[in-house]
Parts: sequence; structure tokens; C-alpha cells
Amino acid sequence: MNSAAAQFSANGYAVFPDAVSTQMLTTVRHRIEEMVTTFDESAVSTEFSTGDQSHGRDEYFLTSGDKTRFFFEEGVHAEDGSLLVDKFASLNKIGHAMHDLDPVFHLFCRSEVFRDAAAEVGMIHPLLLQSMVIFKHPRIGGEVTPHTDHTFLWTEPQSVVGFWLAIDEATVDNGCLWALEGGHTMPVKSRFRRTPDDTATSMEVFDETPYPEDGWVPLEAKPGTLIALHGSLPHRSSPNTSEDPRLAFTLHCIEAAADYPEDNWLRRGPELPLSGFETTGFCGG
Ligand SMILES: O=C(O)CCC(=O)C(=O)O
Repeated sequence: MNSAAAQFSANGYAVFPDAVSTQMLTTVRHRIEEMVTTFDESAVSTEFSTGDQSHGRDEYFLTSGDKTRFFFEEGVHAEDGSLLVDKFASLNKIGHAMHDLDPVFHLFCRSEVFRDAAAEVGMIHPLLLQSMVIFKHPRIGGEVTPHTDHTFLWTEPQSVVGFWLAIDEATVDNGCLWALEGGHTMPVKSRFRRTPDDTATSMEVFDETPYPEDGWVPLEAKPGTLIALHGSLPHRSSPNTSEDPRLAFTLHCIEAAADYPEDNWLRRGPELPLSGFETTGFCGG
């Protein structure tokens, strides 16, 4: 077993330092800046926070699985819907299909960086399901509460792996990831799914006991570090109370052989089927 596989199996995560070159990080960072520059913020007023699941009822969120959409931090809008802070500082994330729709992310997500990491942690035939740019701006970026990715991207059997990339350095001060080491061996506590009428979402709770307070480890990461997270691994991040930015990118993959139930919140239209790392040619999105 390679060391990443051993780490992943024992701890529920594997760290790949220097996985992405400085040049590649610069390309990705520039593309993100371009996307934000051309985004018309007045057209969208949805706020997004994983601390408040009411966003799940929002049509904008529920139909974003096969689109590139922009989500704001909480509290950045005035009552009339105008932004209280600069557009560049107001965003929480971009999601959820840049890996298929954007030429730069299409290529980046199919590079050997993600393909090799997926193979190293034992994925057999990964499909690229969800991509997100996560901003966590200085003084504004909010908390991500403890959760597992299996809760939000359910397959039977569980197969999701999250690949989290530090674009800026992530530290305890600016809100790095924290993982409950070895917690991937515990049964997941909840499942987030669409309601039968498809207009909203609900959190089905299997186990109300809180996660243990001990055993959480900070996953501080230099720019270019990639961290693979097992789908059943509880993880979280704190608000960014520092002056330092903490830009990150995530790609979530599932196994082609696993069942992906229809009531997952993330849904794709027939014109954008899921594909794997082998689909290298960008066809327009
Ligand atoms: O970047 C973060 O702060 C949290 C990311 C996360 O929890 C996820 O991608 O599942």
C-alpha cells in the first residue's frame, strides 16, 4: 500500500504536498478573478451558508448542479438587495459544475493532479460530480460546520472522495480545514436530500449525538497542497477572522459503479452527463 493510501485508510484523509505547481495555481487564480469580474452580482441575491439549511429551498441552489453559479456570504446585502461590501469580498463560493463548463477548470480537473490522487486513494472509476471555488475572505469568510461529504453527495455504497486544494496558504488563523481523525469509520449521522415534491431539501438525522470534541486535527496547508477527504470523514472549518485570504478549490468524485440516488440535491440535466478523468477534450460546456 502506498503511503497516501495508508494515510487515507487510517485517518480518513491523505495530504499531497506540492501537488499543484505555482504556475498552475496562478492560471487557476487568474481564471477565478476573471469569472468574478464578469459576474453580474445584481442578478443574484441568494445567500449561502452551511449553518442555515434554508438555502436548500432556494431554487438557485437546487438548480446549480450543472451550472456555474455564484453564492454570497451571509449579511453582505442591504435590505434593498444591494451589496454592502465590494463584490470581490462578498462571495462565499462558486459552484458546482465548472469542471465541465469552464475550459480552464475542465482541463485543470482532468490533469494528472486529481487523476493520480484519486488513483492513490483507491478510486477505481471516478466520475467528476461537483466543483467549488471556496473564497473564505479575510474577516468575512464564514464557518463551515462539521459534516461529512457523504451526507450531501450520497451514493450506495458510499464512494464520494473530496479533493480540497489550497490556493492560498491555509492556517488555523485564516480558517483551514479540521478533520476528526479516523472519524470515517463511524456511521454518518445524517443525509441531506430533496423532498419528495422536489421543491426543497431536508436533513434526515440518523444520530443526534454531537461529534466528539476531542480528536480534531487542523489540516494546515501551503499553496498547492491537495488533501483527499474520505466521504465519511467529519470535517469543518472556522470563520476567517484574520487579514489573510484563504482561497481554495474542491472537486468531489464518486465511483461510476455506485448508485447515485435521484433525491440527491445535486442533479444534472441529460445534456451534461457525468464524466471521468479520461474525457480530456473540452466540448464547449
Ligand atoms: O473549504 C472549506 O472551508 C470547507 C470545504 C468543505 O467542507 C468541503 O469541500 O466539503
